[in-house]
Amino acid sequence: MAAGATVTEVTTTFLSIPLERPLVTAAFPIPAIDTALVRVRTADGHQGTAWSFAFGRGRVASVVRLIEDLAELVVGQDAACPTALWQQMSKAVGFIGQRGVASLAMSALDTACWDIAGQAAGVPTYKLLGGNRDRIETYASQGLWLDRSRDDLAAEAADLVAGGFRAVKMRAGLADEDEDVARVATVREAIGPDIELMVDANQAWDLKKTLRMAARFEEYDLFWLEEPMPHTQIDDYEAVTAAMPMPMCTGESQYLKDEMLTLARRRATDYVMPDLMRMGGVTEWLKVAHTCESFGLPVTPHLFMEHSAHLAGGCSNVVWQEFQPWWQPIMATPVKVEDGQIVLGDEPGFGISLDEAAVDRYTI
Ligand code: SMN
Ligand code: MG
Repeated sequence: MAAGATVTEVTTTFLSIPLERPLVTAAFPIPAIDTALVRVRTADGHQGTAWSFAFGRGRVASVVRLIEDLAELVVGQDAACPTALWQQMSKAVGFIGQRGVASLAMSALDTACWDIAGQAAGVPTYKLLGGNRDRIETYASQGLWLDRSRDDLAAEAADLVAGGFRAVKMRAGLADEDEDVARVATVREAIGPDIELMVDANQAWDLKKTLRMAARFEEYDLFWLEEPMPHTQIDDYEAVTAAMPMPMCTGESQYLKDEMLTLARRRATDYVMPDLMRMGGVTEWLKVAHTCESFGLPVTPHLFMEHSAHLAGGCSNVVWQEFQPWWQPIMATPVKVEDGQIVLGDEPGFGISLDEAAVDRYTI
């Protein structure tokens, strides 16, 4: 073992990062980004940084507790071997099950170790993973929430485009379906025909309503319609994906590779959207991306741009990193965006350096 990468310490910090204005989706309101921040330190001074989050402090407290439990297993081991560590963690949580809180806890530890693996090799993590490209197209996901008026939507969408984004995602799933359609029309009008538009309904509809809404949205040229139905209704996803005019995108609510494999095998989506923390971290996320490539399916990362953009850069079938700046307030160096693309740097690992004063400010 590379003695230098032996884990000497894992610290877990509970942060609540405030939002200027609470966010509203069809699934849940979001008042703040409650986060379990993990730092894994090694004998030779590397620090791996990653996090998981949930809505609600009690829920995050349970993630923190499980991270602390699994950290006991990680200390003393080689951080540059996350694949071996993942198997041990997965076995350790077997009795309570690997999904849910367990996936969130494994993810932060596993991802921090991939940060160290890059640092130990002296290369940015995307190169460690194979190195396909250092620029990833990104879509703006930080605005266009359900509580915005149509006037707000038009102004926000125009601002995002003026800021250089070439694609924007808006939310749908209001009780009034005419209003949902009018809002999509408003945003399309505001961004013009050349900017891509994604619509996310956050599981608000059933099969019949999804087909109806997809037909009503057809004239607005959506790049994809995201998670329109409850994520467990795989039969319905298969039927709707085959029938609706625009591409389907789903997967953010699925856990671990077998649930993603089901989506791929059933052709229940056109774009597969794995969430880093629900995959239990980079180790499992990569397996999903490579498997999807065998199925000829593009993958699009859910959230976590600070880490996932490197995964996108290391694979050949990953497109459109979601731009969601929730953790940018704790970064010393912001994610770099140029011409609507995230630009990956040359720093070893994920290149994350924390603003320690900001971390202290948000620690609860
Ligand atoms: C989303 C995910 C998590 C919190 C809020 C909104 C949304 C997305 O589904 O895909 O960004
Ligand atoms: Mg979504």
